[in-house]
Amino acid sequence: MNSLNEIVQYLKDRNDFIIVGHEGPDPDSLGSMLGLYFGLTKLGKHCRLVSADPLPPYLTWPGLDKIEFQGEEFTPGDSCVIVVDCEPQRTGGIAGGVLQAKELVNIDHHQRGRGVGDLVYVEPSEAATSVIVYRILRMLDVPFDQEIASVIYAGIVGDTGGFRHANTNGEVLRIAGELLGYGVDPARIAREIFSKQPLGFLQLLGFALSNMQTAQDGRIVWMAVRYKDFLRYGVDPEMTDHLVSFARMLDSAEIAMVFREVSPGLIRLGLRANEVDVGSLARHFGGGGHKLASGATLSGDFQEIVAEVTSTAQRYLQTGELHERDS
Ligand SMILES: [Mn+2]
Repeated sequence: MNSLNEIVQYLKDRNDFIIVGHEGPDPDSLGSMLGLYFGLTKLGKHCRLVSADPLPPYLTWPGLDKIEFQGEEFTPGDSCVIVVDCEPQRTGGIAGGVLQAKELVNIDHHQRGRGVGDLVYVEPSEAATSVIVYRILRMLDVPFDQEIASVIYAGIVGDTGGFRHANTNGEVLRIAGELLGYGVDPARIAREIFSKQPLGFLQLLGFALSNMQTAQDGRIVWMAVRYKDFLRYGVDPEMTDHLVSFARMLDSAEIAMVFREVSPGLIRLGLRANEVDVGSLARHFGGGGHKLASGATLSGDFQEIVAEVTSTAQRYLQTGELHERDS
């Protein structure tokens, strides 16, 4: 791994960048991308923003209109590619092009993020990749303004759950407080990220909540939503990551899970915990993430996958152990 100083020096030395985040972009991924974009642009460098997947609806942040949407046709040419908030393999449909970059920089905060690139900075102790971008821009002496402050603040709000998750600390609040000094609108950002939902989603949520299941006296809770249910409520299943935050509200829950059949036979598993390491559980199923927030994608029969994952989670909660999968 490289030092932040080496990353900063590299950014000073180069002039042509393409900045990408992860598939299914979330506020931290977007905040990191836009923060770097505004910062490097202010230094007179040429930057592009590329995403494989569409943005969450309702976000009105500055710079989102600069993002280009590309798929497998993406080729970086001679530009240096900077991957933020994930490993290069997790950039979705553009991953093939990203990995062909002549020069690749990887900046991330995911636990056990392998980090791939000519320069790699992965720091799991940081609450958000947007915090790392904040540090980089300060080291580059980029002049901060409302635009830069807003997108970085929004990234931090996203990954700390609005300063409610365990990754919230004094340093995060200090940086957030400093960013507010540039005229950021915290109420608007929080509402856009957490509490602005279409009717169809709220009705789907009602359905998912009424069918929520538990095991071990409610220590494990899960929601399971089939593809046909998303169709019935007219909701894009890929835009429902946050269902898991409702499952975890159960008072007794130590592990909260959501199974979303995003297309027939393709299931996204979201995991949340207050103390239990669900990062290990996600990796057991081929996924990844943080200790208290993680996920995986599985394919196969929906009911069988729900049964396997929930029974594995129960055994894991009882014994703390994960055994080899049968398949
Ligand atoms: Mn993040």
